[in-house]
Parts: sequence; C-alpha cells; structure tokens
Amino acid sequence: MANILDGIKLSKQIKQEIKEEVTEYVQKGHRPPHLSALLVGENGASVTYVDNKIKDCHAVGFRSSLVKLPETVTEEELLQEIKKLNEDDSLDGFIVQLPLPRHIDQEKIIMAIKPSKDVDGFHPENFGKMALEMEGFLPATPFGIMIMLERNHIPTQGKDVVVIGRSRIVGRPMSILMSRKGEPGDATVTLTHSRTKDLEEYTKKADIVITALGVPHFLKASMIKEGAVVVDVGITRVEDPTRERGFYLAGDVDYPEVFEKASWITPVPGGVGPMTRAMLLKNTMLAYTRKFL
Ligand code: L34
Repeated sequence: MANILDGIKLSKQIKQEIKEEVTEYVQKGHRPPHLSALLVGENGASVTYVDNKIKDCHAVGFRSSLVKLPETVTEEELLQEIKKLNEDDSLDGFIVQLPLPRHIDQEKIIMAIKPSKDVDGFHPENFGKMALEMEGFLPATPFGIMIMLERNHIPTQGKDVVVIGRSRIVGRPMSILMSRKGEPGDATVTLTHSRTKDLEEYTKKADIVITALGVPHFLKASMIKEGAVVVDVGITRVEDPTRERGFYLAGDVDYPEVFEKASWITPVPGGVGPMTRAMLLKNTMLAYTRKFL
C-alpha cells in the first residue's frame, strides 16, 4: 500500500505561504502581484484550468486578469495581444494557455512572450536557463513535482528515474530537472517516449516513474518494481454518461493496482494538477519580487 502524495494539501500550504508574503509587500505600500492569462477558444479542460488559476490568484491576494479570444483569432491578432501584455507595466507575468487552435503556430507565440514575464517557463530563454542550472522560471508542472518530492522528503539522489513522454511542458523539462545537481535532483534519468523499445524494461527497474502520456490507466502494477515512487501527470477526460459532468478524470496510472505496489503515489485528481497551479503563483511571485532587487 502506497503513501499518497497529496497535491491538494501541499498546494494549500504553499498558497498560504504565498499569501503571507503578499500581505507583507502590500502592508509596505506596494501594489499586489498581477498575473494575466490569455485563453483562446472554449476547450472545456482549458476553461476549467484557467478559471481555477484565476481563483487561485484571488485566494492569495494577487490581481488577475483574463484575456479571452475566440477560436477564430488570427495569429497576428494573438501576437498583438501578447505585445500589449509584454508592455503592460502593471503586469508581472502572463500565460498563454495551451493547446492553441491548429491554425496558430505555437512556437511563434511562445517566442513572442517576454522572457521576464514568462511565468510558465516555456520560452527558450527560460528553458535554456533551466537546462544550464541558471536562475529563471521553471515550467509549473515539473516544478510542482520537484516541490512535492522535496516536501515529502523523497530522496532522488542517485535514484533511477524513468520519465514517460517528452512533451515540452512536462516530460522533457522533468527529465532535465531530475538530472540537475541538487536535491531533488542528482538522479539518473531515462527519458522514454513512443519510439522506446520495450518500455517495461526501463520502468521495472526505476525507483521513480513519472508518466506524462495522456493514456488512461496505461501504467500497470506489473510494469513497476515493488516500492517504486509513481508520479502521474496524465489527466484525461473520459466520457461517462453516468457522471454529473458527463466524464471522469483519468490518470496514466492504473491506480488501484499500482497503489498496492508503490511506496508513494499521486492521485488523479488531487495530485500533480493542484501543484501546477501553486507553482504558477510561485513563479508570478518571483517575477514580482525580482522588481525589488
Ligand atoms: N500555458 N498551458 C499553459 N500552462 C500550463 O501550465 C498548462 N497546463 C496544462 C495544459 N495547458 C497549459 C496546465 O495548467 C495542464 N494544466 C493543468 C492545470 C491544472 C490542473 C490540471 C492541469 C488541475 O487543477 N487539475 C485538477 C482537476 C481539475 C479538473 O477538475 O479538471 C486536479 O486535481 O488534478
């Protein structure tokens, strides 16, 4: 039976810490931190995530603003909006929620974000700094996982870590963070993906498995070793007419069976997702406090 890595509880604690920090700045007469989100279209999951991010801002005393653009927005119009946000001095950071509609070049959009406001840590400048162990913004999901491991005192030094999935927002940066110097870090990392031959051969030997695939119930107990730490980044809406919302949320992990074999496990929901949101606040706080240096 595994211990649960409770993302709700930990994210609440982190939010409380941030709130106290904000209060101190505001009491000294400074304006509060301000985060903006750009949302294109009406993808159900994106709307939920962004709404929650806005709610989080209010919970910790940040200002927030939401720029909603229709699915049909042109790349040029979106770039114009980003330019405005880049130049707005009342704003510490902003995010462009992904995915974007297919007619928009995601790379071009990310490149247009001013690195000092890129609280998602997606711009190549921040990504490069992360890889080189320089200070910058870390992408929120991998950052959240690092903090989750740290605060639960899960050792990573010298451990064998297998990351499944090489996406730019989770798998790839996760593999880099775990291989960096430090604790958490100093792990021996294998980054696996769709072309990996015999994935199980790797996952079975891993001390820590981090899945970011988006394939419900993919990781079975037979694929891990006894006592492994399992971090589930997958969050897929699976249609289910018997549920009130018409779907349920499924992780990449076959939870009931993996729970029995792992030493630690993140639930879905209530694991990595809330941590992602807390780390966005943390990055915004960092963007804000940098101004006082
Ligand atoms: N630009 N796009 C940008 N930045 C990000 O950091 C994200 N991501 C991913 C999608 N696109 C993005 C998120 O915010 C995924 N993601 C995210 C954020 C929060 C949650 C899940 C994914 C989350 O709060 N999950 C809850 C359940 C929420 C629900 O009811 O759907 C959980 O407990 O896992």
